[in-house]
Amino acid sequence: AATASSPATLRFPPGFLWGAATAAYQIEGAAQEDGRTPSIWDTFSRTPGKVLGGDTGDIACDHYHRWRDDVRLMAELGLGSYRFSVSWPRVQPTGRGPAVQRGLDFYRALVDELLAHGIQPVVTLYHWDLPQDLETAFPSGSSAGGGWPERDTAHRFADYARIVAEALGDRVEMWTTLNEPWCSAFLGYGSGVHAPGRTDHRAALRAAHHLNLAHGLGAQALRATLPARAQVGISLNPSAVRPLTDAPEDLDAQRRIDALANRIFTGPLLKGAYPDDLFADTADITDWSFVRPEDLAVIKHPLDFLGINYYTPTVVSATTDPSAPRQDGHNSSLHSPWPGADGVAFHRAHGELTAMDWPVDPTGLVDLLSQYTAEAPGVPLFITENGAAYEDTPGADGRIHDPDRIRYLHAHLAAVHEAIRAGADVRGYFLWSLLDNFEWAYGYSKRFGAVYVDYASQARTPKSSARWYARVAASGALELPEADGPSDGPPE
Ligand code: PNW
Repeated sequence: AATASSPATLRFPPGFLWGAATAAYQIEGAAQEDGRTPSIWDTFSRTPGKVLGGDTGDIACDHYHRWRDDVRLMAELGLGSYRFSVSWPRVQPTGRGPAVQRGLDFYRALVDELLAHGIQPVVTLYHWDLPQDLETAFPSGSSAGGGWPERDTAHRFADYARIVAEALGDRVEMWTTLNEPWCSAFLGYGSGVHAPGRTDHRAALRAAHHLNLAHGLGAQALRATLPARAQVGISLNPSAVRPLTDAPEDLDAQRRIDALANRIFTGPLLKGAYPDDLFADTADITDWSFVRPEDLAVIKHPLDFLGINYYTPTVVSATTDPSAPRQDGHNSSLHSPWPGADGVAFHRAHGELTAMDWPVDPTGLVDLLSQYTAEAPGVPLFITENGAAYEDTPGADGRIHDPDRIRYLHAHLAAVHEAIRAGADVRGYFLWSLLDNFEWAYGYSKRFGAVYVDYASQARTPKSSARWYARVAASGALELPEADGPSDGPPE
């Protein structure tokens, strides 16, 4: 077996941050407490047929009441950092106007408890829970709805960012504006599998731009409010897009999806411009007149770090078959999330499948890290999410043995290490997720946690992967797998 001193051990750089991540709607519950109003996810999940099993986040992991125990659990696992999101409708119920003090107090208490245990808090301002009022009641009065397709929402986000920064800025140093704006825009307004469930490609493209603008305006608000030491970034879910073959049509399919998945965000964020080929590919859908030239300077706000969320690669080809799968992840939704890419089909990468049917392929992470190292020189990178769902079942002794998850995490951490050796400036890794939780359209049917949650009793039980990850975090090193796979250690 490899030992700490053996050459078969991959050491991470000193100071590398070992964390775990969650999001407000997925864990908090307490949907109607202390002045919180519905977000688009409350409305969506309460609409029959939108979420598997009719599940909602009404109770979720009851973290709103159990946060102290949850922080103790993080401390027991030796986490150096915890990434969580703030629920917008908990702190600013209509998305406009004054803050609710009780909502802010919840997050202040959480942050204080984290700091008391030596755990660095990383705040995400927006992880998909837009106040319902901003989707429904919006200034220009169109019957189609408001939300992210409307410019005003970006300004509302900047006000909200300032409110949270004023409340937590003296104690939180790492901030991200948005989590995965691709999902908000294209799953929320394009395929409709996420809230608010609209299926309008023009609205989805408008949403992408106004999310970019929200990031820029939000980052400005954070800088104006936070102490100079604060670090401001964003978490994207870039796709490692691969062509099925080297045929020119498949390479063109790759280019189109790369534009819609990646460059639609990195163009304005890093270069201050949208890619020309994106305009050309979507010319039948919109003339992009909602982009004002002055927006681009706002969006190209210098980033202190870039968060990358990675799960699986994307494989595409050209197709003329109208029944070919149009969605990454092979969701059976009738609507494609990809505007202007009707001629693109999606395929599974090679590799074992997780419970999401997502192939396990860490090479996509290596590719993305080298790509972002080249595209964002000098910008430190964090893996702000990586992990896998498996069908975890407690054994007779109540323990949850999840060797598949250990193998997944191991392989992806080895990929991060490989990228660092090749020159990527990766400063930390956040496992998705700390707890099993509300997995969006899949409800509670998919378990991503390192810690098992029994939703009947709300009991938390660390899986063997949690104990394995705790040892990696404590040593800052990864043992190479033995012939029969990485051990999860002796029973305790
Ligand atoms: C991310 N897709 O969501 C989110 O940031 C988490 O909240 C979520 O629980 C996690 O990944 C696991 O799903 C995604 O369809 C959801 O491409 C869907 C997709 C990507 C990311």
